[in-house]
Amino acid sequence: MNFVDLRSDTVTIPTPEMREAMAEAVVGDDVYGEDQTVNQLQEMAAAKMGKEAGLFVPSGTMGNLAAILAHCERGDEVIVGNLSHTFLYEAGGISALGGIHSCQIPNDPSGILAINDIRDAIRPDDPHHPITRLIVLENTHNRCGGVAITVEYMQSVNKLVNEHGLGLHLDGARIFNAAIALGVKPLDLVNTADSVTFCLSKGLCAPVGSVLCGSSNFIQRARRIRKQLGGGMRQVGILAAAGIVALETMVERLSEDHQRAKNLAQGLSQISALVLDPGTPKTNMVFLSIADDFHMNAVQVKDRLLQLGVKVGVTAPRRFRLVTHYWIDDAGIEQAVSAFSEVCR
Ligand code: TLP
Repeated sequence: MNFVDLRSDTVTIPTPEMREAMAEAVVGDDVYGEDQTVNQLQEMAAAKMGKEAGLFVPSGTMGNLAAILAHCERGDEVIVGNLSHTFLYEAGGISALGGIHSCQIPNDPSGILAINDIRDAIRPDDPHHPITRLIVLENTHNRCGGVAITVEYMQSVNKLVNEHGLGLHLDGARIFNAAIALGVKPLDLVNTADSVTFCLSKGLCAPVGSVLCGSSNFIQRARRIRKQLGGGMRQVGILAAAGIVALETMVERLSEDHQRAKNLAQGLSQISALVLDPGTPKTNMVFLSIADDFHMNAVQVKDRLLQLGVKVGVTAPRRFRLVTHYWIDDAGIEQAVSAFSEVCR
């Protein structure tokens, strides 16, 4: 059975053009810095993010971890959102592997951290306290509905960061979705961040990989940390080649995923057993709940949908996340809506 897989945009398989580029990639030992294809991808990525240098890493998780480790010393504190991917879904790597303390402050439903909350969380210079070193933001914000964070907000955080001499890391796993949704250049969304990670392996369809970008000195530190983490890969131009195709061909089309997410939400809004989050979708993610009086929970609905060829993500006992991507076409959206209608009758 061909499934309509809405669990995540991480499920995307590479396009035929990517497979071709992978087969033909010129490679070398990237730990020696000799893989031309990796070097090309890193340069392209850095240019797109307006940073001096880039570092190809196996995952968004390693990109964020290497970045935070490169910004902080053991015992330093990083301010993160309580719904951020770094806090929720990265297996506590920053504390387990870096001895870095996290201060979690509430994410507003719009994905941001209130400026006053950040200001209040910055520690005074006192030997009782860890040293506040870094703020981590996320754009688009996954758990906050895939919402895009604006340039204006980034500027207001920048002001605070400068006042207090902090660093700013952006988990831009889906930064291109944010830029498309806001109608701005990715560069405008990241230029106040000291470092940014973006993923090639989500909506951009590459099989593996993210790129961490920042200043040359910063990337030099991050390169050593990547090695410590076991992320120094060898002839990895095979993967970087797909990343180059991703950056060249898959960015502009993300608007199609956003449109299909709207169509999906529109279709599902007609089903009385489902309650869509207000304003969903913001980008390529539709968030919804099962009405209180409906007799099935999300896992039961998910299992029935699976029998009808539709895979969905369950994020809470009565909640779903549905993510559109390159491999979901209009017929897939229709199939998903009719499967939900049948199960939630
Ligand atoms: N997110 C995955 C899951 O881990 C939840 C998904 O299906 O959305 N930052 C953000 C904002 C992410 O959404 C993700 C992946 C990552 C970082 C981590 O990327 P990978 O999976 O490459 O380590």
